[in-house]
Amino acid sequence: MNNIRIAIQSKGRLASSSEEYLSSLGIEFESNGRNYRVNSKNLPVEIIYLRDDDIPEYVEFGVVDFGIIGENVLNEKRSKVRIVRKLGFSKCSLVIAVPEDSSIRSLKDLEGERIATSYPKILRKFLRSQGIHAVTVLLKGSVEIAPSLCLADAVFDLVQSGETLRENNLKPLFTVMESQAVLIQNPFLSFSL
Ligand code: PRT
Ligand code: ZN
Repeated sequence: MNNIRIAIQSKGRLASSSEEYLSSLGIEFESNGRNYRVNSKNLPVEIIYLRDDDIPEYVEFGVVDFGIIGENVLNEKRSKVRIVRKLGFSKCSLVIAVPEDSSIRSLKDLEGERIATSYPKILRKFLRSQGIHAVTVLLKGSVEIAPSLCLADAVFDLVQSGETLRENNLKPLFTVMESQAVLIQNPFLSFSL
């Protein structure tokens, strides 16, 4: 049998907790370093280090068997993978936020406004469910500065402590989803971890 392949984030907020989780399963390995592929020392397992956004594709296409990824990324990509279990780390929320002094006070005030986000699919689905028509401004990063530069009237972004919102004079209006790290697997796999 081939080695079981497990993909985790190479650098970032999921990385060290993902490694700790694999260790807790009894998988022994030398941590990342410069290698993108690391063989376990005690089990027929290979760990593949990737950008987090790429992990769902690798799992969906069966190139790797398992992966660890945030529910936020998984929902945005609508990947056809199976969620094995929630892992309880990298918790955050996807929140609509507006400037402190905004006249937007409720969801219906978003009608016709511009919302900056890196999560357009989750946002549009939510707005549709609320019957709200708003313009999505797609940004790859630094979403929170868009209102102060008048690029958007609101943002839809990840929030953990709320510090970044406060630093940018933004306040939460509505939490659309909660997220945490999950273990995913290829849906055609006949066994689980
Ligand atoms: O390089 P790569 O593509 O692998 O990493 P990345 O830069 O895309 O992701 P990374 O490492 O920043 O985040 C990976 C995952 O961690 C996310 O997809 C979430 O599932 C989870 N996570 C948990 C978070 C946060 N908390 C978080 N606070 N991801 C991002 N943030 C950012 C947020 O975007 C905002 O800018 O932190 C800021 C807000 O934090 P607070 O504490 O100020 O509210
Ligand atoms: Zn990423």
